[in-house]
Amino acid sequence: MAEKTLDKPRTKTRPKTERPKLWKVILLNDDYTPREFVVQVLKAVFRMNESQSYRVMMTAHQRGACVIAVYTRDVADTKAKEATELGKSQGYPLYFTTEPEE
Ligand code: TYC
Repeated sequence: MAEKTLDKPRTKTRPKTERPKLWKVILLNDDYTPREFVVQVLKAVFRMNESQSYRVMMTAHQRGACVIAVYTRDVADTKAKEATELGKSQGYPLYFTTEPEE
C-alpha cells in the first residue's frame, strides 16, 4: 500500500501587506494669486496652521512648486480639485496637482 503523503500547497502564500500607493498633492506657483490667499487656502483645505502654510506657500513661490502632503488617490484628487476651485472662484489661476509617490 502506497504511503500517504501530505502534499504541501504548490502556491506560495505571501502575507498581503501591500499598502495602497499614496499620491502627492503639489502646489504650483503663479504670478497672480496673492500670497495671503494661498495661505488661507492651504489652511482651509489641508488643515495646516499659519506657519506651515506660509512655509509651503513661500517654497512654491521661490522654487515653482511644493509638495503639500500625501494621501490616498481619492483624497488627494478631491483636495487638489477643491483647492484649485477656491482660487478659481476668486478669479485666480492658483493650481494644485497630484502625482503618485514613487
Ligand atoms: N507668486 C505669487 C505672488 O507673488 C504668490 C504665490 C505663491 C502664488 C505660491 C501661488 O503656489 C503659489 N503673488
